[in-house]
Amino acid sequence: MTLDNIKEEIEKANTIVILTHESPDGDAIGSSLAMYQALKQLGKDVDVVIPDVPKTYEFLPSADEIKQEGRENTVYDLGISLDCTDTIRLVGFEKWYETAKTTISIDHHGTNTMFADYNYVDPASPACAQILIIVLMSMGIEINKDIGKCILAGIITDTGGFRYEGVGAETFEFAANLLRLGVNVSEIYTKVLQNKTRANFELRKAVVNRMEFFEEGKVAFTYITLEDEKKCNAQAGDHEGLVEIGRDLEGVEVSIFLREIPNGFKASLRSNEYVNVAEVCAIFSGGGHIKAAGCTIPYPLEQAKEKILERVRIFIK
Ligand SMILES: [Mn+2]
Repeated sequence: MTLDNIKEEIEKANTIVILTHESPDGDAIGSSLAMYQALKQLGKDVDVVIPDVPKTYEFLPSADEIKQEGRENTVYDLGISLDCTDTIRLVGFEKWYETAKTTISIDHHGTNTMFADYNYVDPASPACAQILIIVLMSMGIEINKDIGKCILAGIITDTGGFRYEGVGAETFEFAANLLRLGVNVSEIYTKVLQNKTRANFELRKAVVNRMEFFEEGKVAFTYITLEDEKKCNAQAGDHEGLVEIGRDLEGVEVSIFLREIPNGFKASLRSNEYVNVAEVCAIFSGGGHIKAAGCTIPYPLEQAKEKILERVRIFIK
């Protein structure tokens, strides 16, 4: 069974590198830091490599130990990928993951390509961090306050604060246990979900002003440009939550948010009831979850908009 293999490989390994997806969110960072602390508990020589950590997550325990780069000319005994669907999105794949002697992937995306030697993927889990509870417990790791905080930050991010489908009794039981341990759940919630940067606020204004509706209001479309981000000095993570503005409007089934990148646009999609946005994004080599997915569209704004709208329309009832 994969869990046994994961336990065995971790026991065998000495040098370990932990990697996650590009544009890391709270689940990516929370999962990585939880795994990092667990492996430290086991006395492993471990690096957690995440370039561009959003400021929002700097308060998490051991966030100050995150490295921008892995070791030069080093073959790690083990590479662990967390919360990542495929090798294209895995930051540092070529340098530190592909070269590692053994690889493990732990994830909750239904579109995961099973790229590792050992893949533990559970699409029913609302967050990768929640899968880690099972993985760490099977390894005999004590989930202390600090590890718990990181896991909770991951769960809160990916469930929008316990609101989305997939949140089960075990999610609340875990949060309840953390409260008993003395973790300030409310504080983590506020830091991860509620507090916004000024740049995020400025981008929100642009997103709201440009919002357009199609298919009798069932599709919401908006975007930001590189110029917008430059004007408000946006940093990593400042575009988080913008796609949800359209999703939360009455009558909207699919919300589309485009963010300009040097060679086109990154599209983020959210749906409310019946559209599988992971399927929508698959044609552009993207993926994700049924109600939250993304892809890259390598075209200028008007064409990118046309292409994504054309694709979304097929699924609207
Ligand atoms: Mn996730």
